[in-house]
Amino acid sequence: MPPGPRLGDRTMNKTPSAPTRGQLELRGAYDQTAADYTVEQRWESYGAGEHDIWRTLFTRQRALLERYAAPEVLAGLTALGVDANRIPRFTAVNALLQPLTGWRIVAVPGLIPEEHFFAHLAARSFPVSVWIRKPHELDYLSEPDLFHDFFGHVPLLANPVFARFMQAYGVAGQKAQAHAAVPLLARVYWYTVEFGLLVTAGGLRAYGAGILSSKGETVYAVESPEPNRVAFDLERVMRTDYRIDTFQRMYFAIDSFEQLFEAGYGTDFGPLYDRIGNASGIAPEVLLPTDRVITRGTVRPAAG
Ligand code: HBI
Ligand code: FE
Repeated sequence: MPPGPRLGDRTMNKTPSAPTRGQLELRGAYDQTAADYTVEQRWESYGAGEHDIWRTLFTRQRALLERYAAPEVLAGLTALGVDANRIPRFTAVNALLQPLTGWRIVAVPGLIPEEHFFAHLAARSFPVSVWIRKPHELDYLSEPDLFHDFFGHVPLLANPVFARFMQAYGVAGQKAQAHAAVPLLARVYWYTVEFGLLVTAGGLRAYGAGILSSKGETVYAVESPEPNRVAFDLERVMRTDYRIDTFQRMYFAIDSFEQLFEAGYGTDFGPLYDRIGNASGIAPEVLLPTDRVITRGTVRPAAG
């Protein structure tokens, strides 16, 4: 995939549809995978340079969490005993994570096909890429690496409510495949798990992994006057397009992790998918009269 405009330090580009080898130039090693796309982490084979990258990124992002992240993120990082100086050993993390929420992390070569991704989530296993970015890629990467997957996603798996949502999302994903509705559900993942904001007594905080693994977007998502910020509404989110090549123009904010279950996860989204259909989505720059607007951004839709 072409890297696209380098606006700031986006750390990942997620493909909205099944990532398959060939379609994207994925750099992971896919020749050693098991049937479920897992591999061995082989922690001993990380070199000092790779641990250095981890330390640099971890230290930089960790310093932003108190001001910009949902408090549950820091709580998760602490509960899982994550060390600033070493790439985490997945077996050691699992020994702490599994008793808390029943989740475990599994090593994968990188993006995996969506049916396997959903199956892992439904089984409370979160795929984490084994490779870490190179020194010249600290600020921008077009596919998820170990830092994005781990630092961005894993801390909240220690939170029981969020952990339950992730599992429900996996089950919903499997059902959405049968409805050919994965693109609609993927928008929910994008605007929550990847780029979600949380309203707290102390103001807006980030909990999405795409935000938290990016230094620039962490500050931008919470403080910039540019993007729109709207109260989360499941159907509104399913109707909204997203950008993978720049900082977001729209963020949706929840009031609590419990709210992620609003409109019935675990129930059947079939009627909702049918109602929304596959008409083109609402541009992220657009606000609707029905939106509960938190901040009106300075971005405007492109003319025409
Ligand atoms: N694979 N490793 C990995 N990580 C992801 O976030 C991921 C994936 N495969 C598919 C996918 N995401 C998305 O297509 C779904 O969330 C819709
Ligand atoms: Fe991610």
